[in-house]
Amino acid sequence: MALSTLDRSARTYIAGHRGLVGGAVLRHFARIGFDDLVTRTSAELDLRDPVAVETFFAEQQPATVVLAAAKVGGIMANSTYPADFLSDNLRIQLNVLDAAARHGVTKLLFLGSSCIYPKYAEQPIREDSLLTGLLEPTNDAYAIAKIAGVLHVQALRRQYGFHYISAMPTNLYGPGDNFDPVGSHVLPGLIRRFDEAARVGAESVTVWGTGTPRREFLHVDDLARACVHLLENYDEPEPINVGVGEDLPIRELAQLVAEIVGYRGELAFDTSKPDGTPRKLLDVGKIHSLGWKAQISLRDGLSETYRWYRQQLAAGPLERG
Ligand code: GFB
Repeated sequence: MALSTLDRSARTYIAGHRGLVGGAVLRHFARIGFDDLVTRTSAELDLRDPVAVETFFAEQQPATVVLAAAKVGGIMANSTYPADFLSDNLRIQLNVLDAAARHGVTKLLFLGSSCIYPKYAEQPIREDSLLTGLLEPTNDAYAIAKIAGVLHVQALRRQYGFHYISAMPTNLYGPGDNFDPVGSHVLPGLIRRFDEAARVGAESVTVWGTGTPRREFLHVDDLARACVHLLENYDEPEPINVGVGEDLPIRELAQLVAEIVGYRGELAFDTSKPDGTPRKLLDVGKIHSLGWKAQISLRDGLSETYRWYRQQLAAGPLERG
């Protein structure tokens, strides 16, 4: 495997730095000595606009790109707005990947999601199960867009020989997450609801679905470390999984969140809300063999995320720009 070196003084564009993933990547890359980091907010650069993206790459000429910009959301957002998830993500990826190739970006990391794998993939899910079965319907539009991104990266490698790679993280959480009560992922959703319930002394808190689906949770700072590790140590067409290697049922997750926020009431399961895929535990053998392993335990990561959430609440309204 011929690895091209990652130059920390070369211009590096972090696409999506206002999001959960891009924000963590930006903080980590700055901390470890990347000294020419470029970012743009979505107001400054709409990545869905091909002309704006082309102009940006022509002017800035980044050498390395981390493509962490995406339209993301939890199970309800994905199932309610599939057209937006498909269209926005396809356009962002197409514009950035094509512009990167045209302007000679040497290293690029495309970030996807574990929902690209078939709904009933054998667990833990190996990278080679991609495109071997049907997708989970609550997020098939998002998944198809991300699968197109994986194929686009592979096609650019095959046609032009670029050192572009794709990583598939499991469900993520951490400071900087979206805590919208309806559109968010399960962890921020539960933190918000349990925190409110604890403060008003509510007798019960609603948890969506049956509580039986299992999910794996990776702290976004662990993912940020994985991003550098992969840019430095991985150069293959196949996407590579990034996870912790263990999961838990949503019921247990809810109990853990309740404990951390100090809520002592009942849990009520709203089975009119979708469960989504029954399980998506990633096989992390490949990334472990490259010398990377998640370090932040779910309990520690959750406690830290909860502290961050409380600080944000104290500082003012939660809505993100
Ligand atoms: O995190 P989540 O929305 O995403 O939901 P997915 C995970 C599980 O938690 C589901 C349950 O079984 C939900 O029904 N759940 C319980 C809740 N209470 C809540 C709550 O208050 N809010 C939320 N959101 N869920 C998403 C995909 O799937 O995962 C995306 O839709 C993406 O495409 C992302 O891949 C990582 O794990 O089901």
